Amino acid sequence: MSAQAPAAAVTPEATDYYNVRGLMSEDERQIQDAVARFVDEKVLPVIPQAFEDHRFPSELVSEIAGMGLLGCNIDGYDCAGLNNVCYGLICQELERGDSGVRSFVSVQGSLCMYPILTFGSEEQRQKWLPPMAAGEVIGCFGLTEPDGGSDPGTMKTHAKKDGGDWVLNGAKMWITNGTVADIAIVWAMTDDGVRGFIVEKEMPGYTTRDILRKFSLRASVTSELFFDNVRVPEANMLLNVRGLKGPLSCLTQARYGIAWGAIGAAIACYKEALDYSKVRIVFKRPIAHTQTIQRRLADMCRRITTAQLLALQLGRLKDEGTMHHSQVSMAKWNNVRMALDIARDARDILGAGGISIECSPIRHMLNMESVITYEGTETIHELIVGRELCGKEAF
Ligand code: TGC
Ligand code: FAD
Repeated sequence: MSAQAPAAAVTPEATDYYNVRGLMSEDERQIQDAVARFVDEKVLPVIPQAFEDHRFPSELVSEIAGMGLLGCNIDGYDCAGLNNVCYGLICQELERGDSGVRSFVSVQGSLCMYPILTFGSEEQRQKWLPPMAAGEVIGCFGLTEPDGGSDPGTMKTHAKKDGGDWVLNGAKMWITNGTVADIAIVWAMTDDGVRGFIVEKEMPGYTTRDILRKFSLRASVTSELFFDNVRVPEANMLLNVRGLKGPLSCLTQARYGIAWGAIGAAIACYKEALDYSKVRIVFKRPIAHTQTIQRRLADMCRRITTAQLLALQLGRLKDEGTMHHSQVSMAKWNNVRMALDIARDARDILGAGGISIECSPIRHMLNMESVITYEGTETIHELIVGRELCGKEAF
């Protein structure tokens, strides 16, 4: 064996301590950098005000679409055909801006374009996917109902066949993009189990209403959907799936993006706390020179690094086609919990100033209160992993 001089040690970067970027391809790095620039130049300047105004910054949609970020991991139909690691990095950078922007992209791509691609007819794909990739048609995904979200198998919204149509009745609640959407992917109970429908906003009997006065995800539209004898033609049914597997498969796609997105929110909070700790003088020295602050920052860095490696391996498994949905649950649970804890701790390191809209941690912290609940609560993901390990349901 020939003795080789060891490579020179490289000082770790604060936000990529294990050089996870070094495990990525040049293409993956370029896409991450392009989205990072977009977030720095276009999202961060507008997002605090949008959050304060309880407004989704819809002026960003055409640029998001122009960059190929909608349905970016779909091949064909005017979509970018990127791999899933790229999709994850896109979510990470967008959520470094705000969860509302990442949510918009997740819902459009993972919850609306994915089911049309996977369960729809070729005619439905041709009709809807290109304008959705272009941001000309916006979608929303209706699964949760006023009586509960964790157990969608008990949904009350139902559809009955009547001639060539399906007649839809019921309500959905807490639906991202509901009032701004041109189409809704709606899951309803039928005599044949759960089925999916593409409901168009002009269909008589279909109405929507915004949920206002939220403390969280304020830069995102959240709505109620109502169906009062809505006649949906059979041509708008997603024919190639029946049962809960349909909506749950869509959730796997979106939860995957959230597992990455949460890292972006955590990095934003940690970086702000780290920078501040070096300049904030208390007891005649920067607070970064105290053991407690260093331990807290080191702990944030440790948890972010762990989440980065978890997300990347999850992405590689997804790209090779071996990812199991319970692995996505573990990543969503771990990474969102990590981001919520870091956001709260970073807020505290910023002191009183940390409660201001000028500082991002409190905004991310409030957003993470939604992110830990939607797409399956933390408890549901713990129980999904528990079921996989123990072979018994404990829901
Ligand atoms: P269960 O018996 O477990 O499953 C029924 C069938 O589905 C299959 N399956 C999955 N397939 C793909 N991905 C998954 N994640 C899957 N989970 C289950 C399963 O293999 C089975 O297939 P088959 O062939 O045997 O029929 O169903 P269950 O009724 O026991 O439910 C289990 C449970 C509790 C895990 C599930 O209901 C659940 O995940 N609940 C949480 C609901 C949830 O996450 N809702 C999210 C709504 S959408 C949203 O929040 C959007 S936020 C968007 C944003 O703004 O970013
Ligand atoms: P519940 O299901 O009522 O749960 C209440 C509590 O009970 C939770 O803490 C839960 O963890 C706990 N719990 C439930 N079951 C068990 C159990 N077996 N054991 C122990 N504890 C349990 N839904 C959509 O369909 N589309 C969307 O676009 C969408 N966007 C959203 C956007 C926002 C901002 C928010 C906040 C929610 C959104 N949701 C959406 C809804 C979201 O998916 C649900 O809120 C979520 O699934 C939880 O359902 P729930 O709120 O009814 O809580």
